Amino acid sequence: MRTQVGIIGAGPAGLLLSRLLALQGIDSVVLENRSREYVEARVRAGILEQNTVDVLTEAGMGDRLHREGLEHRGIHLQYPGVRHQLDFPALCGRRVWVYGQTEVVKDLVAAQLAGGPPLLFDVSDVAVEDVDTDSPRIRFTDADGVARVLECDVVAGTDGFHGPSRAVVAEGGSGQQLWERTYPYAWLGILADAPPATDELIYAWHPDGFALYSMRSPSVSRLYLQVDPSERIEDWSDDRIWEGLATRFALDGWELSTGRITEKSILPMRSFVSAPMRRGRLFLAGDAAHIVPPTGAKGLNLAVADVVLLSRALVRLLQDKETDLADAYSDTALRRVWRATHFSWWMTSMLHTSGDAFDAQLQLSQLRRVCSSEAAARELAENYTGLPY
Ligand code: RFL
Ligand code: PHB
Repeated sequence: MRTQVGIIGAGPAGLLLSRLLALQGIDSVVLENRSREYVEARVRAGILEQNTVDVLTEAGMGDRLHREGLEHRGIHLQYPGVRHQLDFPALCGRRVWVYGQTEVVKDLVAAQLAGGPPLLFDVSDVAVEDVDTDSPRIRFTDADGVARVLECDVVAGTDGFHGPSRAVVAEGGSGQQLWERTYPYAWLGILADAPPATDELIYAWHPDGFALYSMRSPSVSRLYLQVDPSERIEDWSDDRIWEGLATRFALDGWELSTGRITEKSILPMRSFVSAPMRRGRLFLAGDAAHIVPPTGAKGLNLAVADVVLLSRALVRLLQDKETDLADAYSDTALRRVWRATHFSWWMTSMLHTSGDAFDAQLQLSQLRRVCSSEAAARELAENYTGLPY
């Protein structure tokens, strides 16, 4: 098999890269080690920046997004006794959309399978070779157990945090640097058949810990509770979860709406950046190169920003035979990555309780500041809705 760009991983980064390249006349093959059902069911992000919506729309992926996605003009910040709305269009002229990552992935997979570039699920033993030459290759075993070789001009490592590509960059002796922070808390996330009792997302600070009220549709709520990373999901009955949420979102005259919990899991929180995002003809994008804690809703949006840059760089490299954008890719992408890393760390630090009384007073002071100063609110709004490309 031969292709111009071999893409490892059919998450949002890999699928969108394949689509953007196809629109520019560059062929690719996407290799995914999970099944289609698994990839389409994985519950993850829910908030799309305006940039992301624009990119998906321009890539012809906007039909269902504009029909079913919920346009949001802001978020609520809450601390005891106060629920304050930040009005994003008034603050920065931009907005965000609620449209699940599962839906983005379903749309991209459907487009790919309807005449797009090849997308192979259930592959295994993926190994990248010769990335320091102009003809790298990917060895893998296909769904029928047959060993195959994909000859490429370029390989894109869009295989997420646990994929094999980042280690190949590290082995290159290019002076790979890693930065990491693990946080002393985790999120317990649920999906519930309950109409959201709020028009916009609620980010709530509470002495018991942070809580986030999000949604997927007018009938499905997505809610999160800060818990200790050592907590086991088996110890959280549905009643205990609803009680925790009711306490943390409590506000006079407002009530939480409950319903059947259809999914629940505990997610660790970390910040992680790996640089450079390239070795020779292997380019990393998305979670393969960086992870942010979900409090800023940035992970999926960063993955999209990476592949927009990468697709331009690859078009220039493979069609015009010019290396300038490919050479600039890592540094350019990392500038945005570090901005989002800072914003996600800042939101996380402002909203999660540590048990320390001094920290709590600093957090409440910061929350009051964001809720009373237009300048402070605008700084949050610009970062949350996404700095323009
Ligand atoms: P993905 O989605 O992890 O996709 C990588 C793909 O690579 C495959 N893979 C392999 N394929 C072949 N061979 C191998 N050896 C392979 N190893 C792995 C995997 O199976 C997978 O299909 O990475 P990508 O494409 O970079 O996308 C990144 C996003 O998924 C991630 O950043 C977001 O989900 C983060 N995130 C959020 N981001 C936002 O922008 N807004 C949000 O509101 C938001 N909320 C969240 C989130 C992430 C969460 N979790 C579960 C970590 C909420 C949560 C709870
Ligand atoms: C979600 O809906 O899953 C979601 C929303 C906002 C966040 C994180 C996750 O900051």
